[in-house]
Amino acid sequence: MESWSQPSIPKLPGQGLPLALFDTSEKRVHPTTPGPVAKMYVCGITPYDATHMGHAATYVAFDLVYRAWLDAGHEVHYVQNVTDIDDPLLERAVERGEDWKVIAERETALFREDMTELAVIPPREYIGAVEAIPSVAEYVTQLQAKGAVYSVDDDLYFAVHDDPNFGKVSHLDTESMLATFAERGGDPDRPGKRNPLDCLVWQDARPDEPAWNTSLGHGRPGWHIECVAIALDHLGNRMDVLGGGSDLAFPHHEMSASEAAVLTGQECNQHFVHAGMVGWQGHKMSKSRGNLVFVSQLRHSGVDPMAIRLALIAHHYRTDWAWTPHGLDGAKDRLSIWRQAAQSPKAPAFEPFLAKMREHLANDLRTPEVLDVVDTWALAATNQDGDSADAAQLMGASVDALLGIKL
Ligand code: 5CA
Ligand code: ZN
Repeated sequence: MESWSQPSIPKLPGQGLPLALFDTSEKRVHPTTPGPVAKMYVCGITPYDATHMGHAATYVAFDLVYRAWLDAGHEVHYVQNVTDIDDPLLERAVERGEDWKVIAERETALFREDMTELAVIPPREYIGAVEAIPSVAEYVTQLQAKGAVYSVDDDLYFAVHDDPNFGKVSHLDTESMLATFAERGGDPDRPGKRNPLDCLVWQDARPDEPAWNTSLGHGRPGWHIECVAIALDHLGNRMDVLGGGSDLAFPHHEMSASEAAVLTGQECNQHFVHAGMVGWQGHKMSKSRGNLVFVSQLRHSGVDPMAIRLALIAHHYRTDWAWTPHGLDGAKDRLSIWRQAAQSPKAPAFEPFLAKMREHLANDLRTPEVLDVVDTWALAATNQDGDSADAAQLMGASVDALLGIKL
């Protein structure tokens, strides 16, 4: 489906450092090792409601990965999905008495608008689950040929332990896996399954639900195989980063990694990268709980999207944190100070500041430290503690290219 428009990205002098990121699977920070083209897949939204601050924080975090790779001289091939058919969407459609397709199209359009306003670089391929159905059927057929799929009634399940390394992403014990699986869309208690953790790859048509005709019959895809199919189709067997929020580590990325490993005979993901959960009013912000602050609502009330972005990146991407109006006010103040500094006729040389920004970003995207660096520069520039107007412009370009904040 249609992606969204590309923000302008200034080219900076010199080059960024190789990017190291925390890998959930290895439980440590280690360097990413992309070739000339860095490959990244980030799980997209399920479009049954508007983009909230948690989604925005996650997509902005991976946008920083994209920008750091660009700055280090790589081309970036970025792919994202839209889960435009799944249970939550159908449930919302029934609740609202609306067509599920209309909801999905409306919320996806709003998401594109939010991402554009937040200066998030678009994926090269933005693919809906519905578009990917023929491909999903193909991969499920391949899994069947490998003996990794069995049926329960007319639904098809992937036997997760056909991947000897199942569990390598989240490192959870079986009890925790079972509990989390039940909470996050799984069905551990369904009678007839060989192992309670086995996951649905194809669901036979249910009465009153949409279904598609494929070689597997009349039905729709399971969740995890959707992302496997889209990622393998567009990025091939090797991805530098598979990303999403930390709620996706298990079961989604665990199951996806196992399905991809059985399909390809190799480990496909170099880094599993997970952003922390953003909360609001004491709980993780979630569509199911309904405790949401929407990007679009703030934008429509006149808040500068750059202030929203700055409020998001004031937190390190891996920590869980709570959205507060106070945090947004701080970001508005900071933005106006930086904007004033970028107009300074007598700014200090930007090179040492740019070098420090690059250093902190390359070390697992330490944005709070990067913001400190820019604050220090902005104070000096505002005090006209330098001699160059060009330096102010170049620092503005650095903030734009690396942080996605347009001054
Ligand atoms: N469509 C699936 C992924 S294939 C999905 O999880 N959709 S979602 O709409 O629920 O979430 C979209 C992205 O936002 C995911 O990466 C998810 O991990 C992330 N996310 C959801 N809630 C939060 C939150 N409160 N804080 C941070 N990230 C979040
Ligand atoms: Zn996904």
